[in-house]
Amino acid sequence: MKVRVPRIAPSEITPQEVYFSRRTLLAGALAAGASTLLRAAEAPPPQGAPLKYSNNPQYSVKEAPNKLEDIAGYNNFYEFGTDKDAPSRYAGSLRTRPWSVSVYGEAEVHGTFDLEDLLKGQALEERIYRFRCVEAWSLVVPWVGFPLSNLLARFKPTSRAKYVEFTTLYDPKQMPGQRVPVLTWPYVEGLRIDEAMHPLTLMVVGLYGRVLPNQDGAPLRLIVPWKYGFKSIKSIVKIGFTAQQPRTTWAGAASNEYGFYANVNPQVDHPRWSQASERRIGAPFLAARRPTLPFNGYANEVASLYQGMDLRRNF
Ligand SMILES: Nc1nc2c(c(=O)[nH]1)N[C@H]1C(S)=C(S)[C@@H](COP(=O)(O)O)O[C@H]1N2
Ligand SMILES: [Mo]
Repeated sequence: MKVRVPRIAPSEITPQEVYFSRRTLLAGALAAGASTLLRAAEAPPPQGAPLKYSNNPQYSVKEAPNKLEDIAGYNNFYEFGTDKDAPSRYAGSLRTRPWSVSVYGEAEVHGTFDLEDLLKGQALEERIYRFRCVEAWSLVVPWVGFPLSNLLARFKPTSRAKYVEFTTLYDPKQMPGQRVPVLTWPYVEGLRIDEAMHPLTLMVVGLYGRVLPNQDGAPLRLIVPWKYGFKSIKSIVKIGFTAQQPRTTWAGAASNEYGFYANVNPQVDHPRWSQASERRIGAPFLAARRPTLPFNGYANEVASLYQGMDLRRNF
């Protein structure tokens, strides 16, 4: 957890020559004593407190998990900047306690709940999931959390609740990236109610047995392992039950590039790059590229949710 510089440049989108020259540049910068290294050494992130949890082998893949340095050092969390190492460098300014979540919309129970209250009685599980970013890189992560359905049930959604909408904290003082209009803040994501209630859909509070690093979405983030990473919204402060499909941040930014469903699908390319394969972060360069699996390898569990839907139209 000391070196926060991503070891591999986004070779997916750039040709290999650029990749190698970038690596050379990076090596040069490091040899010269890059400020990123110094900063990381000056301000190591606090080590998360250990959590009590049980393993869930039924919902865990057999692949070896990525190292903590990869999972907590190569992030997308635009509230702290768009570089992959920005969240690990700057997310220390996020205060994760006290933390509350507001619940609204088509449900019998509304209100603002303290996080401690929401976590009370939720048995934590470790689940090793594949995680696939829309940018065609992937990780394997030992998340610690509990099924989202266990939390949603508590609010007693009505029959009009067709979707669930999630919102990230908006506070530019704590999240300096929100001063830059790269996205419309706050970050909003959503799921169809049956996706939200699916047993694979996880509310995450930790990884590698410890409280989530801020850069991974502390204190509460969603993980939907069969969808591209942007659906897995971080640092959640609002959960709403809606009759209409939520207006999600990325679909609002470029609706031709980021659909509402965002199911991992090797047959539907992003308009600017192929989704047929991916680069596993942390793997040796030549071994890193692997084919992308339909629904990110979770087709047996979730394909039935989309029966009869045209997944090219509903991407
Ligand atoms: N609030 C918020 N949530 C977010 C993002 C973000 O920028 N802001 N990035 C998304 C994207 S694109 C990805 S790939 C994952 C990255 O999760 P990780 O950094 O824990 O691997 O978070 C998702 N959740
Ligand atoms: Mo992503």
